[in-house]
Amino acid sequence: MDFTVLTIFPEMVEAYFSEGMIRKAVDAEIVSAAAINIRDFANGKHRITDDKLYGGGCGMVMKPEPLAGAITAAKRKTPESRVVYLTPQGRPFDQAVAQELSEAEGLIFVCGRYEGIDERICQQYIDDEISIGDYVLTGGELAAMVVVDAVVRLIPGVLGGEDSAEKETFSKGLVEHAQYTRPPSFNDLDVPAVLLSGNHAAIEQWRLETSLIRTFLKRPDLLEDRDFRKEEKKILREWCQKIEKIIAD
Ligand code: 4HQ
Repeated sequence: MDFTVLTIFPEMVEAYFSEGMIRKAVDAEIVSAAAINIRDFANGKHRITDDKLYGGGCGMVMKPEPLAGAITAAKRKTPESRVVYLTPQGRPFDQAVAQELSEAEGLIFVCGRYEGIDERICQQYIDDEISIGDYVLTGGELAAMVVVDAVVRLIPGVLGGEDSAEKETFSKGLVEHAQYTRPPSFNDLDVPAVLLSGNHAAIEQWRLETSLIRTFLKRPDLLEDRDFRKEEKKILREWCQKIEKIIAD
């Protein structure tokens, strides 16, 4: 996978590329990651990348020529790359979109500032528009980093990339089970005994149970269209029965 981020603030993105899992993946040559400064493709003494809105109105828009130059330069490296524009108008980013993007040869992220980019860039150069959520950022850089971060960990060979994808088929679509580490007692709160029992079947059962109940309490929306597995239905029915017993008179 080849990640390229087009931005007028390349240092922002380079800082992210230089730490953690993405850094390790680059060092192992499983992915490449680079930021390209859009300003390098701007003409004139001042290398201006933005301009006033045609038709009037406040705010600035990113000029098309520097963006076209930067995208063309990025495509020369990996011609198969998908060009992604980060915008609140895009399709909502989620784990399924991350999975889809992780299968691409390369991803080129266009980061807009100000009020966005000239419409003709969207028409001629952009393959995909993605939103990381319904709120307004000051630029696409953080959104691009969010997308890269979610995608890189799914790439085969990247630390945890294979087995975590496997693990997630099991509890996919549910929130994480409760997690504990040492010490066994902290501020008068004990680690659940089952986790210290060494009984792996019981531990897996407990994890599925806490995962399901926590999803019901914290993110009930995730259960709305779920195809429950047999053991999941059993757990939920047992909770229903517990509740029925409490309210029975
Ligand atoms: N912006 N998801 C405006 C976002 C955004 C989002 C990026 C702000 C583009 C021009 N991007 N610029 N939400 O708010 O992706």
